Amino acid sequence: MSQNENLYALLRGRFPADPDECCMELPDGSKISFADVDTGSGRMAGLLRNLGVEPGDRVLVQVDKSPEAVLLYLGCLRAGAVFLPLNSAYTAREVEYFIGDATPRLAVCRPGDQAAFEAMSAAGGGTRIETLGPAGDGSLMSLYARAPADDLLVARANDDLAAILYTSGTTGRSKGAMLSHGNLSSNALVLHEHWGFTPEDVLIHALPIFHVHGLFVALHCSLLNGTPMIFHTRFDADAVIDAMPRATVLMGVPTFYVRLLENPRFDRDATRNMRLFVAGSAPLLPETFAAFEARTGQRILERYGMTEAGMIVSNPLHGERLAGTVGYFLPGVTGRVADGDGNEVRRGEVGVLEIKGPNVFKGYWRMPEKTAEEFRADGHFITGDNATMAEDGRISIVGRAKDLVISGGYNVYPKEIELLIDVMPGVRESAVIGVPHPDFGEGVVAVVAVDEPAELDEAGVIDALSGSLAAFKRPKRVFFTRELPRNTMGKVQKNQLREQYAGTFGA
Ligand code: MLC
Ligand code: AMP
Repeated sequence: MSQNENLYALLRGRFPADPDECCMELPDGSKISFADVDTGSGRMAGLLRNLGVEPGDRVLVQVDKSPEAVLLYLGCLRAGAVFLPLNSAYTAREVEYFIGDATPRLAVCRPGDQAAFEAMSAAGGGTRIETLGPAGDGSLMSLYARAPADDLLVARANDDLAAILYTSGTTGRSKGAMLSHGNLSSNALVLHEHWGFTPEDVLIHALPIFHVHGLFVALHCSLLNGTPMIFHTRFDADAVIDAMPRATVLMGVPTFYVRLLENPRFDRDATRNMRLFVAGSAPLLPETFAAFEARTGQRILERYGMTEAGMIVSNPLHGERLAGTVGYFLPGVTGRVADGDGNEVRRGEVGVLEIKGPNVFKGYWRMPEKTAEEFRADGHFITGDNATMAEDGRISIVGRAKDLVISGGYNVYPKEIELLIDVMPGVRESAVIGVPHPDFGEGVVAVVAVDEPAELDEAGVIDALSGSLAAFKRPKRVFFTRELPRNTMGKVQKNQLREQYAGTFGA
């Protein structure tokens, strides 16, 4: 290896000439410079090594969003560790699976979750547990405060793993997508160029940092650009509007844009300094796109991606941004809209999008068979998203071949919830579906087939799920029925249920 292909080396190489320039502006107005980020992530990397984390070891992290959590991510990259972030809404039952599957050397959790994590560690492989709180409190930062300065930057090759991000499977079992330094670096460089970042840009960072969108797309673009990001610990429409006069770019899920449009302060004047609004992670409704343009005079740039491949397709920066389409393959990405055998269908016809490129992941952690199933012999990855491609290559996502609900940008796999409902007393079977929701795009609904007399009511089902399922996955409504509709093959007709319950949230 001639040059260090560690993603952090690439990011650091783009830090500004004056290291005292601001990297992150925090909600209290304080600033963290690029020099602070570099020395802080170096010290964190040295600390991780001293805690026994070796290159290739997994570091599982379930914490609230904070600048310290960003340092922990960058420290992991520098130490050559594999960063494994978890949605902060997951319950202990959900986390237990990830600890067992990923066998991390170290797990970092919120101080309040320490006892639960310690218990999981004792039952499993003896993962070391440290804590990190939202105000930089907890055991990890007290060790950090005493740790010596360090400039550790472990040599990594493009194929070495940088992160594992779990995506739930249609079978109910989560799969860890293995992402390499090369996957992340190539995607970051392409997006930074493609979306036209300049030295004047300032990003509003209001996404969570446990998924591809906030952790990689937003963070990497801003770090590569060597300019400030205004760091919000959660999305709040008023706070984002307040930041806009000092900012130029916002990246968000469609719910961000729906909530901004609901805010009477959001208008052309509020956005006059902004040059780019990026949307993704879920379909942006054409109505939202149109209302946004009418209100601000700007067209949202919609792009499409997924955990396994980062960003794949994007509307153009210069050129037509069309509602209901996600644009063209990003430079370096190729693919096709294919039939069930991987043969390209005619332009305009619906098929499944299959892709290839340096952004495509290395496979699912410890699941070689599952990995093999999702790749074609010629190396194309089968996304599971239904799409069409126009004559000029413009792609529209028109549905999902996989049984998946996307609520506010979070994926919810019906199977996982159905398995829990099906074992409740009096339940014969259940079907979990997504139906239009005015705020979250899709809202989770459970349709439960019960014997008479019903032993369960709606609140009972939701309550019974609350100990084991993250709040965003829980059905927002539960309906009871005698029978679920089935086709002649005996398969539950979810399309019929989606139609029947389409009006549930009045969207
Ligand atoms: C919160 N709740 C949700 C929810 N988020 N319910 C369904 N879907 C969601 N997404 C629940 C809360 O637990 C709470 O439940 C209730 O809704 C009210 O919460 P809220 O205060 O309104 O929610 P808020 O905290 O404002 O969060 C909404 C949100 C957030 C949209 C800001 O969900 C968010 O940041 N989403 C971004 C997701 C994301 O980053 N996706 C990228 C994936 S990467 P209760 O019961 O406690 O009252 C990817 C690849 C790609 O997909 O292409 O980018
Ligand atoms: P995740 O597994 O969380 O990375 O979610 C990826 C999924 O989100 C994709 O497979 C798509 O189904 C969906 N997705 C992401 N961006 C878009 C978009 N712009 N339009 C429609 N669906 C999208």
